[in-house]
Amino acid sequence: MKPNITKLSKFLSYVLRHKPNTIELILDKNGWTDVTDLLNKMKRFGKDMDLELLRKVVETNNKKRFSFSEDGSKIRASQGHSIDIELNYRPVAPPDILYHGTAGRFLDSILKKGLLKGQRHHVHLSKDIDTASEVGLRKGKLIVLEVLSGRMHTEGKDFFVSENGVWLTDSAEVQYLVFPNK
Ligand code: HQG
Repeated sequence: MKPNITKLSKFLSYVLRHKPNTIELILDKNGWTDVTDLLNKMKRFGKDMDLELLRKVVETNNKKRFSFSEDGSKIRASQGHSIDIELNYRPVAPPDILYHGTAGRFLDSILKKGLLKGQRHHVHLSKDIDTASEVGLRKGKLIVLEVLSGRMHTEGKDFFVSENGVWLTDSAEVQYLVFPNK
């Protein structure tokens, strides 16, 4: 049977970001895990995976969600974790404007509280409207907010950019958000 790359990628996101315990996987404090160990444990838990297929899942991933260590012996998710790990991204100056795609039903709450990170480690922001739209459309009726990231940074907020180009920050208060039709 042809392996389902999307399904395997989703499973990989699940264990590398949220629930490594499901397959008794251990992540180090920076989110890395040993590739051989991962392959063995996936097999033991009934997932058909070998190194060649893992490479394919990583390389073909539309958002480059996973990365190998330089020597190829370890793998981690580049962002999106809910478990407590330290990605060690260094703070960088963001562009003046970043975007956040979300669903209309969250708007009232965002108007009151600003953007909150929820279950994840950071609020996720995109460098262009198209990417933000893809993110928001997963949730329902699309709304794209402009985030005045340049101003936030000038006023002391840290920003990070993940290996796969997602902008991360702790929160974005209402005064830094530009709502549509406002
Ligand atoms: C919303 C995907 C109510 C927020 C994407 C979002 C991204 C609020 C939802 C990555 C709120 C959280 C992250 C507030 C924020 N009141 N709702 N005050 N503040 N929200 O999935 O940004 O496919 O945790 O707008 O590409 O949608 O996983 O965050 O709708 O980079 O690789 O609360 O997930 O990447 O949802 O997406 P999420 P997100 P992956």
